Amino acid sequence: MPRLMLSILVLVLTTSLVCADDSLISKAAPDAKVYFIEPMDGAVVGKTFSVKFGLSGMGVAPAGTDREHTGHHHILIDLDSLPDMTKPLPANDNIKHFGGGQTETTLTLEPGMHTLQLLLGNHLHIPHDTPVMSEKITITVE
Ligand SMILES: [Cu+2]
Repeated sequence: MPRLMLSILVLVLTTSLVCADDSLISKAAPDAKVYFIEPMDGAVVGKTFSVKFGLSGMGVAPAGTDREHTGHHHILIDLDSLPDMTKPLPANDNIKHFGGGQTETTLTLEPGMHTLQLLLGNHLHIPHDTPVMSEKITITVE
């Protein structure tokens, strides 16, 4: 009997942990879209260039602000494989956070071809379910 109680306890604990984990991921609006206003795919740009983020169907909110159907922008730079979509996005040279709610920025990159992709994150920097992600664009830096 104690063994059964233990199993039930473990089951209850596991279930609540899984639920708690799930609640960290925010639902995306079904018609949400994120896209580059500039640069355009295939653009040739200077070493330092401006990037403007477009978002429709959802709103921008700073990191830390938990409001339905909002998030903040991230740029994935030259990232070959997508990050773990169930965890907070790391911050590094390849993943830039705009947790202040910015909708544009200036990037400086080495000359050559680069890929850029936008990914929305929730108040905890975790991508939404389903992830709100732009096309991956390729630009040439002169
Ligand atoms: Cu972030």
